[in-house]
Formats: sequence, C-alpha cells, structure tokens
Amino acid sequence: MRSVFAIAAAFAVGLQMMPTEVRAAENLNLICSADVVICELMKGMFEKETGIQVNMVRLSSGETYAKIRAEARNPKTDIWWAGTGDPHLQAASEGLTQEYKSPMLDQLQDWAKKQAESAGYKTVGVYAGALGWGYNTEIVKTKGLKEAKCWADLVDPSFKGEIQIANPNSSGTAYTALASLVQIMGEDKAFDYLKQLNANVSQYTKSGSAPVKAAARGETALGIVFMHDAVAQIAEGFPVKAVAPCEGTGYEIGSMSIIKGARNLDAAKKWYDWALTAEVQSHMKEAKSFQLPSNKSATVPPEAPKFEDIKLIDYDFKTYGDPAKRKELLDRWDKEIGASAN
Ligand code: S7P
Repeated sequence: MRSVFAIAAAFAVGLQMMPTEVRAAENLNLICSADVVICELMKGMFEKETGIQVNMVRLSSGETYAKIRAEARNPKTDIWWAGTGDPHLQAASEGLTQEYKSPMLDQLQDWAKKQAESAGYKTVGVYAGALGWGYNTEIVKTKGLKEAKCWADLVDPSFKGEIQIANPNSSGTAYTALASLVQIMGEDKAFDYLKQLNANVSQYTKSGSAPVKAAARGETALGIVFMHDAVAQIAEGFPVKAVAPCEGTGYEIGSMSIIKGARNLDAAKKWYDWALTAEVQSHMKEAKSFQLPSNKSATVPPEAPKFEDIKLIDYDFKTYGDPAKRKELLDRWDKEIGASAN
C-alpha cells in the first residue's frame, strides 16, 4: 500500500516539474457570434499566443442566448464573444453570465464601460456598429428600383420580393432592427410598418449578415443589416452601397460575457482581457470586420461607418435588453409577422 502512495506522490511532483507544453493542454469553450471569418482569426491568434486550445462554435446572438439558457444548470460554454449587446444584457439580468471586472476596463470607450456597469459587470462592450442596409447597385439599376435612403422607401411595392432581413428570434441584428423601429415609430406603428415590409421580404434568414451577402451575390436587391456588414461586402469587391436610414437608426454595442459556472474560468478571463486589448481589436479589419472597436487606442478602420455621420437614436438598452421586453416583442413578431411570413 505504501508503494502506491509513493508512486502517486512521485507522479504529482513529476507533474509539477513538467514543462507547461507537456502538461494537459488548457481548453476554452467559446461561442462566437460575429462573422465566422473574424471568429476563426480570433481563435487562431489566441491559441498561438497562449497555447490554450479553443473549441469554438459560431452561433447567432439569439441562438446563443437560447443555448446558454437551456444549459444553465450544466454550462458547456465558458465565454461568449461578440454578437449584439441586447441578448448579452438579457443573459446578465437572468444571472446566466458572471461578474468580472477586467483590468482592461479603463482602456475602453465610455459606451463599452457603460454596458459593463449597467449589467453589474456581467458583460462588456467589444465593438459598436449602426443598423442600416446594403443594396446591390447593379440590380437596383437594371430593375429600375429606387435608391432606398429611408425606412419608408423599403415598403414601396416596387421592392416586392427584393428584400431580405433575418428572423429576430435567432438574429441579434434583426432584434436590433425590431427594437429600433419600435423606438423610432412607437410599437403599434412599427408593427404596421413590419407588416407592409413583410410583403416585400423574400426570406427571413437565420443569421443577421446573410441578407447583404445575398444582395452582394445578386440573389436579392437589398439586405437590412448592420452597415459594417454591408461595407464588408464592398471591401470584397461586390457592387453594394451601404445606407444609413434618413429617419434615424439604432445601433449595437457588440458584447462579451463569461458564462456563470464556466468550467475553464481562468482561460475565459485570459480571453476576456486579451480580447479587450488595442492590439487584438486592431486586427479585426484583417477579417473585414469594420465595427468601431471598444479599446480607445485600437485602430479604427477607415472603412468603418462613423457614428458622427449617422443619425442615431438614443437606443434604450435598459428597456430592450430586458428579457421580458424581448419575449413580448418576439411573441408579437411571431404572431403578426412570422406566422404569415413568405
Ligand atoms: O457580422 C458581424 C456582426 O454583424 O454580427 C453580429 C451579429 O450578431 C450577427 O449575428 P446575428 O446572426 O445574431 O445577427 C454583430 O454583433 C456583428 O457586428
């Protein structure tokens, strides 16, 4: 028996003395809710810098929120990076994410710090971007369509079957659109508007940026998306124009949260601090990710749509980041729009 203890003790000492690369690799389970290209870039950079192996899944913001709610008793995810801020706030208010005050907070823009403060430090802003749309300039020209500048233009019957937008249940982008229209028009008028828009929508996609990718490839004339997602298609060389709606528009504070009960908490905190550095955020443009970075010293890509050039509403994150409001708006959307969707 004594020899069993001796072997175990020798093994423990040996493990301590082993070089880090020989010990069991550290892991991180990440859900990424931005475009898959930036998700892959971030994963690769982090693995190279830290040696931590990242198991990454790309899911839309609404899908992620649903997944972490379903797994609350037995979390399979450590950290959720990116995606629109509303579902991160909703998760925070339901206690699904965990408080963390990163030493990087002082380096962040006020809007990113405010996002953290308002959620008791259970989330934080990583980037920001305004909602709008992108249209295919060649389709608009050949079909003789109007160059849509305002929300009101999108319900013109000439756009029948020419518009795509995501489903707000799965997509943070589309939830931002729904919440923005409610704030601009008032709830009943926004739903009247969405019913008219529905007549022109050919498809409600799962992912928020899919509509402008379809427009870029000539599958539809126009996609309602974040403006930076339209700019990404322009940077890819497609004939797309990005538009900031004339009546005003909403915006996102793309966020990041550590999941409550994360099994790899140390690795999650390492990712969190790392993803808030100016250096990492300055790499985003390499993946044609043209949001406004939250670190004050990060390079702002020249292509990024600037808030000072856009008529922004004073988006009410408290109200529209509330789980009850989300449920109420999505239930109404399902009943009045989704049920009769094409
Ligand atoms: O593509 C970048 C981006 O627009 O994607 C995120 C967005 O949530 C996309 O996912 P959804 O399918 O949930 O709409 C944004 O946060 C980000 O700017």
